[in-house]
Amino acid sequence: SAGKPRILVTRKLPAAVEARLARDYDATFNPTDSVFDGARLVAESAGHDGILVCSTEKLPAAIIEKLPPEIKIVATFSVGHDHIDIAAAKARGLAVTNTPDVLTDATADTTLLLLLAAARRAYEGERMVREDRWGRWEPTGMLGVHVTGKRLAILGMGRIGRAVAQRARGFEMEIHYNNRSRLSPELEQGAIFHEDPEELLTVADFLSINCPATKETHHFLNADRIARMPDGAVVVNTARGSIVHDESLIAALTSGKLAAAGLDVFANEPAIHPGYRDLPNCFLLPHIGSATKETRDAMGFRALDNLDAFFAGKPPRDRVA
Ligand code: 8YV
Repeated sequence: SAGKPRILVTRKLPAAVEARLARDYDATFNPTDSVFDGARLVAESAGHDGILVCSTEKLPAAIIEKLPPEIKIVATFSVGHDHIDIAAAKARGLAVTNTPDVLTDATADTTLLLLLAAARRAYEGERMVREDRWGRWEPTGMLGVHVTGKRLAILGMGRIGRAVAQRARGFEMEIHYNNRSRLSPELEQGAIFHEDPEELLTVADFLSINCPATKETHHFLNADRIARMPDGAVVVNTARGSIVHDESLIAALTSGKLAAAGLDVFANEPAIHPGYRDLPNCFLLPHIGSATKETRDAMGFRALDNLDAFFAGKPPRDRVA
């Protein structure tokens, strides 16, 4: 395999993706699928031209600076790249690519799953049935939040936010959004732009978080901002846990200020804030937004398309650094 680019693959990937890696690259796989910490990434990347990582691998500036000079590209198997210090990568001329587009539908589907599950108390109901505590049907039992026709506020109207809006229109929801810039009318599809994200919150019967994790969005949803939301609102997060201030969200779900939350992502996952586990009005998923066979295959192929282009001397389609 002399001449093939040498790629360190940190995690176990779909079989078809690993087969293409083995065919086209001099690939080093991780037989145990254990998560790489920074020191191991630095040590094991020696002798490779690039690294294929997942968002489980953290590459802050201190790690990027220690990577051996032969590493020229980090391809991440994710659309999010908050686990990689992009400025540090740029500073040392390291290319970084991500996998947008291919996970938009699966993530938007998961967003609606969480929205409906949280609003209609799916966790409480499911537990009641399974634990044989379903006494009888009650005219006023298990009442949830009505979804159809309500206002949905979308924070971050990129590819995923727009796919959420498209689905929510099927529920006749009124779509409001905040984004760094206003969308064209073709992309807006009638959604109402709020230049001020704090103002967006005032109309949020439902809030869906679909923006990237950045310094600006860190702990965006805090106690002051939750206070601006309508009483009995529902919060859904399929973006990144760091956008939410956990203590504030847990307090609002405990007091009843917020009716419910549906969360697929958490700060410091999988070591989530334990307060969430005790809340019956919280529907919790283990970061499965993109977890369909079709999507994970497509993410792997997209990451490989980027590596292929890079090593062919062409600009990778999804270059973020
Ligand atoms: C991935 C994600 O499952 O793409 C992202 O940003 O959060 C998920 O699709 C995860 O990040 C794996 O790298």
